[in-house]
Amino acid sequence: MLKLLFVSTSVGPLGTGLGGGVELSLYNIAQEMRRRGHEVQIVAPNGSYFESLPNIVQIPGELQMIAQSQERNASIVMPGDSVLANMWEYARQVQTEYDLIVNFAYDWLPFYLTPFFSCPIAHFVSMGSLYEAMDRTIKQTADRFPGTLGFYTASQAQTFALDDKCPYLGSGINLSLYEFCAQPQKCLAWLGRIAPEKGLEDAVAAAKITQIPLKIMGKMQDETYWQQIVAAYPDAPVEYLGFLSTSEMQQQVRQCQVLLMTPRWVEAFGNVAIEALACGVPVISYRRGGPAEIVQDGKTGFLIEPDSVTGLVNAIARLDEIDRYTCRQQAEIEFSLEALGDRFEKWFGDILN
Ligand code: HBI
Repeated sequence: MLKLLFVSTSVGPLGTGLGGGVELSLYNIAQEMRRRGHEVQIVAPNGSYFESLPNIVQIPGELQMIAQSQERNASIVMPGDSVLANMWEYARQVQTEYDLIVNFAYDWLPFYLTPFFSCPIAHFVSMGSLYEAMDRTIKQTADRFPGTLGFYTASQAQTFALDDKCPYLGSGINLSLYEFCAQPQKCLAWLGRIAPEKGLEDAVAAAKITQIPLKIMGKMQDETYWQQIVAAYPDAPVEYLGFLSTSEMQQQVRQCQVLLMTPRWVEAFGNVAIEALACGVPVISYRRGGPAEIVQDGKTGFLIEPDSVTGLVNAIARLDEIDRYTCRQQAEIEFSLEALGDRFEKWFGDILN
């Protein structure tokens, strides 16, 4: 039995969707570790709330700017009263009560602080390379504390040009929350934070060309970006449903013919892909980053030439080649909470032994 301290992402309270895929990962890993009898304490920004994970330690302070908006040569910027610094001050104070601290923030500070802590720290890196200062501290920490950095996927880890191979932990979901649907409606789905790196405009363009309605779900992160898309495609058959709970989201997605994934960046994983597969929904994605390691091309969806709207449209026309039950089966085999728990439990054990 391990005593684990999970320190959250710094860009938003847990449960708001601002932390994107890593929120779901933190929630699922915490739940699965507790189910296995480990003690898990979560530390997160004020206003965090997870339905079945009570007593999250709420930390005040200003949120960190999202790393995606940093220039590659940006300096490290932290607000005066930084929630990130305050979370790690808390971790420093209580560290002797834990066997392992797990960092879920994609920020310079926790990596820099690693040698100052007596308690071992496992860093779960939730995105690919975004800026130099982060790349540098990630490489230093990986070299100095081998095996303590975990990534979602190989393609994500490769963006950091590290010397040693690091653990690839993938992701996993509570499959009982996702209901298989054999007969979809005539509609497309797109899931994710509404932000430029997600390439939503291509999915909207594909909806316009095919005239198949597109349901859009996810946190409205960049309102300006959204308005630009609406202005560029005024008559596209799209509907924005907001940031939904898992049960509401899967209720919508399961009825769709396909999930379109249009990442502009190297998506570290793409939790939305396994959520769709769990509902029996095939995934059409650009062959880039995490989704390229998830989708079985021609079997559970299609991997197409990046940034090609024509590719999206041509793949949509081939969807009757995909057996929706095969999609559900892949999720059951590769992305269950049990499989996820095994990978994380092994990672933690390797660090502590
Ligand atoms: N940016 N600075 C910063 N810190 C984070 O922890 C962070 C982020 N941007 C996005 C993000 N986390 C998550 O949405 C992704 O890891 C999924």
